[in-house]
Amino acid sequence: MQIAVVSIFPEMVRTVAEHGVVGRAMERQLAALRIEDPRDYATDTHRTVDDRPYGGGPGMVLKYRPAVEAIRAARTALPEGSPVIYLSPSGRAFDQGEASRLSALPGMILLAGRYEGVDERLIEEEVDEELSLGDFVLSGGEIAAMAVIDAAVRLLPGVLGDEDSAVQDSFVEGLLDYPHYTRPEEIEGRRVPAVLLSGDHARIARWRYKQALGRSFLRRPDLVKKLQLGREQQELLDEFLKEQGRVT
Ligand code: 4GY
Repeated sequence: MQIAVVSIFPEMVRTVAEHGVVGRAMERQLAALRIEDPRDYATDTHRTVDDRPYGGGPGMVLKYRPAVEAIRAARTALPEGSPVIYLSPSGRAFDQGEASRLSALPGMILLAGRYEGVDERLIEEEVDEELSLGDFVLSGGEIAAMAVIDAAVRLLPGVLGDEDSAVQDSFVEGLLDYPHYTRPEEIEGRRVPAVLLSGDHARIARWRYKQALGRSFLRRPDLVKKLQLGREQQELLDEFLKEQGRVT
């Protein structure tokens, strides 16, 4: 997958390709990252990329011209069918399903805004979709772009080993993750749940699924409501709630 990020902080974005799972995917050429800096396309001596908002008000706006040239350079370098995606709180909600959809694309161009935002005509002319990580405001789109890259690249075939396969991740099933434990068996009087030491893989899988269902029900009822639980799942959830000393 060929990924381009348009950002006035290229060094910030580069770090996503230098660490962990994404870094390894880039080394193995399963994904490639190209960064375009609008400042490189500014034509004045100060290499200006921002300007004051028409209508007044606080802050600055990312100028159209340098940004559009950066996007078009990215388009030229990327395969056909690589959408331009703007990261902002006004976008459609980004979730695991969106990550999966993006991971199947030949490429994508992520536009990271700064200041109060980008000139609206840039969105109208160049942006194919707008995605949001959630209802909060970052000071720039870079961290959001890096999150989208991370979530998509780890789903590319061959990126995760069998060890940490994405198939059994939290959310792939639409549920929160189950709790994890490692050595030692006891910390401050808290023991690892006995079932995890039993070696009975079927019982362990059942316990984990029960925890995932139960936690999701308590913490994210919206996720569970979307699911339409089967008989066995309903029983597992009831069992979880009984064990927690709650009643349905
Ligand atoms: N939330 N989800 C987000 C964000 C920063 C100024 C517009 C978000 O995706 N991006 O908060 N982005 C702002 C910074 C321009 C985007």
